[in-house]
Amino acid sequence: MAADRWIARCAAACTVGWACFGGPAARGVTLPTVNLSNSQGSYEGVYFVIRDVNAAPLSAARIAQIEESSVKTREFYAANSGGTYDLRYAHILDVPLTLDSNGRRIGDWIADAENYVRSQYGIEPESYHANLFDVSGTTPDEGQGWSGLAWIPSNNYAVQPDITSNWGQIVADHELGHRIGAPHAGAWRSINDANYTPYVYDYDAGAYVEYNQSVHGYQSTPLGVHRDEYGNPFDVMGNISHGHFNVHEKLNSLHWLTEDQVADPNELEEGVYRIYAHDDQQAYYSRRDDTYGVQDGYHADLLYGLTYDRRVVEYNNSRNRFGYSFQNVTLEYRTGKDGLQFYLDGAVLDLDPEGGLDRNNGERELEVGQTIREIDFGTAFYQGEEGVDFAALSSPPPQRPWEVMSSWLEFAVLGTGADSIGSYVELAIGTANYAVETGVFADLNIDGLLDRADWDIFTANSGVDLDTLTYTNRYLHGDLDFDGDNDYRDFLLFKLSYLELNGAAAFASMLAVPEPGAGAGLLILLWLGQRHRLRRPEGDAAIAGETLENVGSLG
Ligand SMILES: [Ca+2]
Ligand SMILES: [Ca+2]
Ligand SMILES: [Ca+2]
Ligand SMILES: [Ca+2]
Ligand SMILES: [Zn+2]
Repeated sequence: MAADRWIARCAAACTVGWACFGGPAARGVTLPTVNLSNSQGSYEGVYFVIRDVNAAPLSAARIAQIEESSVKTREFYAANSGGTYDLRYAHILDVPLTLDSNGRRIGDWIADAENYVRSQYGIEPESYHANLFDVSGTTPDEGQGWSGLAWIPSNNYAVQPDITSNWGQIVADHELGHRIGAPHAGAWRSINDANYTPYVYDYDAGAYVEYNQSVHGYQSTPLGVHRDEYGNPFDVMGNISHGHFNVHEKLNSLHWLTEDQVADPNELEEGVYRIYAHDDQQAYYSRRDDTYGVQDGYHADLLYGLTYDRRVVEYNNSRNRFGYSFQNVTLEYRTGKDGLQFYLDGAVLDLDPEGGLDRNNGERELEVGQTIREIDFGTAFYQGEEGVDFAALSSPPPQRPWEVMSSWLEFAVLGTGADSIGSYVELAIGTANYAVETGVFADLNIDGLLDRADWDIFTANSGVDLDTLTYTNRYLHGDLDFDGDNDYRDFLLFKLSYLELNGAAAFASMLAVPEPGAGAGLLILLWLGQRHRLRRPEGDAAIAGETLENVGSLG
């Protein structure tokens, strides 16, 4: 087995002074070493070419085609696994079986094929990591619903389409994904058709109404959202794509990424983070080892995604009420995309109205320049069941988002870029609180009052560049018009709110008697005000004439 060979080689290398574990890594290359698990190691498989006993035997030309396909599989898995998984076909075997008159497989054909290999070639298929049954030379069963099939937890999987076609390659790589533990890659889709009807609750009307994007705005998870089992358009485990496994799978099912590389945002400081593309590594072939790896593995101390569990309420049909449940949220970045993909419980969300509801549309990300709060998706949740009309279940109203979670994470996608390591997206992470939603305008310490404490926060941030904060955090630093700074315009908005709530006399006395420590901030503010007055001959009146509603409200 490959593992034994590697251990032998490693021991030899150590005698001439190489770092044993660091052998390949020291050259900047990551290759699979010891066989750790189903999804990590350097493995060998048997490729069965099933044919009718009377058909032509396996040709050298066909073997060459299969080897070409094998290289694609190996490069794909090397790049996906960060150079920790490789499958080589140790044997590509001609396996004639007796088929029926229509060329269909009969009886326990897998056992027959395995026994043929044992008796004719002296090879024990169960000693190998994978047994691929290429049945493209046989006729599909009547009503056969599959292109590929994996028998879990065995090492067997079958591929019907020709492996030299794009579709055959996808199917082979998809079934190998099942072999090593990956589930299907789904998508949440707000489709309204004969099988699924999404709803939103209209609090004014006191009733559920059918979700309509033009009326209710774009919502990724209306109640009754459909989980399309294969709906992920980016992922080899989803729908007609040869894209990488998603980060949720790489972390949880395949263990190619660690919890350090896919961190919990609740355990990070508020701030700006780079999330690197997890799908842009280049495969590397080591001729000496006949093994595929990558030029550089995933970096131990970089982020390739974020993941966390949160508490939401989910409608329980048998109890006819919403009850608490846990939901996993995972974020990833794919190279070339203009934003981040969000996943709920492993299925991708559609956060981008572009592309519509088409199953294959590739527009799902939260794009650069956009921000989202946790309460914007799935806090009161119901996964639609096929043919079940949610409104007919007579559910009570769902909780409002801030009744489900009194504070929440907020994500702002600032931009994309690339450095010597790879491409990345820059993401601002902040936390926010429902008082921001419902409280007094310019109540910066969210205690429900607008007073000197808020003024102190406002002045402390005067002139500060707030560009890299999420929208809520900009607001909490005194950027009351959300343009990325705390300047004279924001001062006018603060003043307007203060005058409205506390009166002109209170405002004047607050300005007249700065408490110790507030003086410096006030001076900066007054200076800023002066500078802006010079540049803006229209002065206070014109700007203050705008109302709070059209410039600042968070609604
Ligand atoms: Ca979309
Ligand atoms: Ca887009
Ligand atoms: Ca306050
Ligand atoms: Ca501002
Ligand atoms: Zn499948």
